[in-house]
Amino acid sequence: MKPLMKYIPSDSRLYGIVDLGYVRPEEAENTTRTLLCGGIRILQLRAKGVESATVETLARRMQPLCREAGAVFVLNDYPEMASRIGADAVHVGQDAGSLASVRAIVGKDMLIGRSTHSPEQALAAVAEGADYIGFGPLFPTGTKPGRPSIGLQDIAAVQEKLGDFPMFCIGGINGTTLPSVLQAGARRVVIVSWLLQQPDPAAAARDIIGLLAER
Ligand code: 3NM
Repeated sequence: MKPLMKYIPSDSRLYGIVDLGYVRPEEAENTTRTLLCGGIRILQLRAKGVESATVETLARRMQPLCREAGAVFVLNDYPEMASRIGADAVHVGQDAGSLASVRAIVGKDMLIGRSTHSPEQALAAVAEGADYIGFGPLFPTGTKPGRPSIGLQDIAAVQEKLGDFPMFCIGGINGTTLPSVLQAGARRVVIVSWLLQQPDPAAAARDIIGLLAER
């Protein structure tokens, strides 16, 4: 049995999400395999508005696939469940309360990721003990409809302050917008809908990982 992932590997620059807004529950395992095959080494299950029993069933199937591939498995939103199933990481939003309260639930070994939507929130999450942050949405996105986009102008300054700390830019990133995101100083990205909707998501992931490695 391979060990729990206790850190975000420095070469994990593309973060994938099996988002049940785009993937049918019965396809979740296949999509997991596809994204892992494309080289993704940090992968989240995101299941907004789905019954928690279904989320747990899927998470229990995805976790060992990620473990076997040496990838970090992240469960979105459910710290108790993440703890119960032995996820590598839990991801929470700004509405989840303090990270200390999340840490109290998941224990000292689990990685915690936090969504942040401004430079202030990004720095606060790091100060509070997040193991990585999301930073966005950079562009308007149908995956989080109605959420105002924050643009590209703050990426470089925040990344500069954070040094090597894992900051994943997110929101509306695709093959067309990625060059501008990299130009703005991003080192790591999350891509959800674009990747899931590619005819060959594994090949698309490999291409993006290649572009990110050149930075
Ligand atoms: N969180 P896509 S933006 C899940 O800014 C999520 O916190 C965001 O999906 C944030 O790649 C976002 O399809 C959606 O735009 C990302």
